[in-house]
Amino acid sequence: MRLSCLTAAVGRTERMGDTTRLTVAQALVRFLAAQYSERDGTEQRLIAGCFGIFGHGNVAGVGQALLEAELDDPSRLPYYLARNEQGMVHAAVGYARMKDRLSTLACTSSIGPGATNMVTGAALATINRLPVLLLPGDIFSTRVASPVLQELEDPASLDVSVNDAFRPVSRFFDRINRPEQLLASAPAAMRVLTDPAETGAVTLALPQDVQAEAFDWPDELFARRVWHVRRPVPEPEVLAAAAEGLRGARRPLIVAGGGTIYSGATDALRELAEATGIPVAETQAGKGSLPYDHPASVGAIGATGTTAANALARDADVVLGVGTRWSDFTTASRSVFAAADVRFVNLNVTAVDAAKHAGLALVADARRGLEALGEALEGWSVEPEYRERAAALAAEWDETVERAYTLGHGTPPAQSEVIGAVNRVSGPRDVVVCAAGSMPGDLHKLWRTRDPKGYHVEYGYSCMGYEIAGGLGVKMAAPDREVFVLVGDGSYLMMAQELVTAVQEGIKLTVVLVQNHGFASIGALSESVGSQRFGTRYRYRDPDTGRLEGDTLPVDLAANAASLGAEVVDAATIEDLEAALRRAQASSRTTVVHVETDPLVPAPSSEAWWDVPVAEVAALDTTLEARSTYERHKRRQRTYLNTQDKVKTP
Ligand SMILES: Cc1ncc(C[n+]2csc(CCOP(=O)(O)OP(=O)(O)O)c2C)c(N)n1
Ligand SMILES: [Mg+2]
Repeated sequence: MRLSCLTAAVGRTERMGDTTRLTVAQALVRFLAAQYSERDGTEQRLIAGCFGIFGHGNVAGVGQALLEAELDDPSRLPYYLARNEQGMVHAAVGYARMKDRLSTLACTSSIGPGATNMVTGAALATINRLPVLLLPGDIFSTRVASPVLQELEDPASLDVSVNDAFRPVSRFFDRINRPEQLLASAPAAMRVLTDPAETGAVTLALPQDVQAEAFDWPDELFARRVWHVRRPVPEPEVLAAAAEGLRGARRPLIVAGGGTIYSGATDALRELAEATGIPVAETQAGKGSLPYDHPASVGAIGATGTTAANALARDADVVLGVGTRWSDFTTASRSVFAAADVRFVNLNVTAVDAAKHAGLALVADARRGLEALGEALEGWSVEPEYRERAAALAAEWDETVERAYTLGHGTPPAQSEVIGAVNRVSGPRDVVVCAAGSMPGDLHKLWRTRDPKGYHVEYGYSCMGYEIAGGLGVKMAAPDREVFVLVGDGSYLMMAQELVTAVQEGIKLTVVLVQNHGFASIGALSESVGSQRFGTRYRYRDPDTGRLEGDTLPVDLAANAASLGAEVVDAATIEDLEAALRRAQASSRTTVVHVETDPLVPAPSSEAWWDVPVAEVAALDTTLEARSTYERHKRRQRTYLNTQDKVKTP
């Protein structure tokens, strides 16, 4: 009945020559359904679907348009109901990363809090250089009903709404105040989404009256459109200078970042590493660029790195960064590359990253650049002793990993044993997902990655709450892989609600919920900066001391997960955990495996530093001690402004 009403309504859209009369929202949905990306000749839907939570700011506009689309053709722009707007952006980000930025999802929200809930997700997307399309509702363009529910009233301007908070965290922002603006804005938004150097959050704020307004759209707006994702080639002169610099290096090191994976450059990287013998270290986003046991792989680098990568980094004379934005974790706050004359060559599609650390800016697509470097370096390789040293250091670290995986700590187990169990049970193509807490660092060091898409730790924003929501997007993008979400109790408490979305959609996740009653990560950090783990444990307030140091809280996160519709298994020992993980693997349902761990067992040391400033004056001895350690480390911090002769700028 409802469908026939709709068909009648669709049939009523007036056709006037080469135009179609639709609302702005209907036109946008139709436009998005016709957008494709193309790279290396392969085309795919650019916007594969739309997450949404409706309110008065989008229910009658985008909501109505999505309904018409679903009833007319369910594949046009599939709609997914999420639980939290931040969560749905995380899911879209997880999806886009898994799709190497060639496909993403849209997110529609109401105005006000629904919209601002997406701001964190937008920042996360932009910082990680991952495309998402955000469609927050906005206040009336006509102002006829101002102030509407949830409107921010800026006394100085009626042209400001809460959505202006998206501007600094979006790579493209526009507010569609008149229907015809969409003709310019929608294609501009698609261009940014598909530009490998510019991509990030793209926001089209949609005033609620404009969403529902009709317009005669030229039909060419709805034509199938293919956005070519470019692979820029390096400038020959800069390429020659990079090759010359590397040929002159005695202790070169490659640092593979996320761009290596997004560009599909992992084969080119492997070939270059095999031909030249240059060891390869990996950032968080770049982990998986080489399989963990590849002879050239020295694993994670930086503050959460392996002793192998960090030892090589300390002596490296020329560092080739590939698709990395050189975060402080990667450089150990500008301390891990310690040679006085260290020089950087930065192969990056993004000019701003290529120019970092006074590097030779080899602006190009990672795959094209690595292939070109491979040719330019033909016949050259590092000394055999250097190759052997890297391999010996990597083997030593692998033994460290094995020990950490099999500590025999007892009950509750150590976190590294939990990671070991998940690694043993998961298949080579399965994906581990994490974002915040102590696990990202431990995973970076310890996870044995066997596939370029097998490691998915969001560490650009390291956002608590990304884990489950992001994992949902990962699984939507790769239904043929098992997805293991590792989430701490703190992150779980911040955002677990997309479990309901996973249950609703029959999207299977295996969630390993690591319960250590608070913030093991920030607790350890707090201790290291002299702040005595203050405020990092989930405890009752002690009536005697007035401090949060009473008994452990009676929070039952396993019961919580079960209440959200997930299958739940409690595991006390590592043996239980492995059995539970195998059960989860065999199940078609989303399963939460709940395991208690000992928060006080650290992972093996990276022998690296992270710059977190310590109070310069303090009444506490612990702080004063930490300050003097801090000052010692601080003296080793470098500027990386060296432009001396080793790598010549053409
Ligand atoms: C949204 C957000 N708020 C605060 C932080 C700072 N932070 C980083 S880790 C962490 C604690 C995480 O606790 P949990 O998930 O239990 O992991 P654990 O540290 O115990 O491994 C906090 C508060 C953050 N990264 N993200
Ligand atoms: Mg915790």
